[in-house]
Amino acid sequence: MDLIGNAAAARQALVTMWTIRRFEEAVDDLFARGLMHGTMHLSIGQEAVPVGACLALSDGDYITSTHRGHGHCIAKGARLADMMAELLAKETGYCRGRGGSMHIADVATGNLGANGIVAGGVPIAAGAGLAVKMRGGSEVVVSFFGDGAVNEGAWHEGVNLAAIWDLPVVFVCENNHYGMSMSVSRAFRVKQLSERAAAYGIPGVTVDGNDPQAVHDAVTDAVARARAGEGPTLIEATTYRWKGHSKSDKNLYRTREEIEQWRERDPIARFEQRVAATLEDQEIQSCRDEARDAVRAAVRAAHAAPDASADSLTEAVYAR
Ligand SMILES: Cc1ncc(C[n+]2csc(CCOP(=O)(O)OP(=O)(O)O)c2C)c(N)n1
Repeated sequence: MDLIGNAAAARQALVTMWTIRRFEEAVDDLFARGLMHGTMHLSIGQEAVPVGACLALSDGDYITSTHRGHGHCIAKGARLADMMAELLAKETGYCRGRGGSMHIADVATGNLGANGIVAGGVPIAAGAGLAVKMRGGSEVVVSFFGDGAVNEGAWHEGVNLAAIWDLPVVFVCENNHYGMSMSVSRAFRVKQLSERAAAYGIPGVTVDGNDPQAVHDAVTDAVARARAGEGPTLIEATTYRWKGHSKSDKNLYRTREEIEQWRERDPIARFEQRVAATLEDQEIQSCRDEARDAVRAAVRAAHAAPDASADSLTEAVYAR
């Protein structure tokens, strides 16, 4: 799909990227004001990856997500008010306020869950892919994870199983250059993390993760391969998180200049420049306004919802 020349697609991509940005800015603000508890991880600067990838999926397809999962959740179509309610520990949240930022699953939109365990979504994606294959379905699973996950045992097991069984899984690495404070240059001997694909006999490709079109094209090809029964692909999308790892991060492991250089490659500003020939200025402004209004409405609805109650904390601990 042409996300730049096609006005409807351009609009959808832009509104979704702005929605992720505004949602996370609101979360940041709520934390700073002491109105949100627990922890959270922001993906500000990485919006092009979930948006480009999820626009390559159909409604019945699945994703698995990470601790930095708000963008994946939103791009796959989750309800903003229920997400915000979950983060504010409200009864109306996706997990009735018990899970918080890292535990949002939305089975209705195919989101099999955020995951606090680094690489935890990878074997889940392989399992979902196996289920699809065993029942002869045509769905595809996109598994999002960070660069740090690529050095986890669970990652290797999950990718290997998907490879040997030709499972319909697309592995999308959001290489934001750091696993907490550990730089990829210190954690890997390979230049591109996509080189790891060769060890499993699957295609590996590296794309500009700040360009939703580049991500979209790579994921579209990989989804077609997966649907045709040809197995998984590893996509490395290079990007950057502007904010710290989580709320306690003082950014001592990277320079101000480095952050500034990446901010100049803001995926949203770049996309707005590229769609200028397709969308009028007024239309671009209306995308920003739509995202802002949707997030404001979500915050209002979440604030108005009842708090999760400690009395019912032990309910729904086990699935039936
Ligand atoms: C198995 C496991 N090990 C360690 C941690 C602690 N931890 C949480 S996030 C994180 C860094 C993950 O980095 P990456 O996979 O690159 O994702 P990013 O935070 O950059 O999005 C670590 C080490 C964890 N949650 N799970």
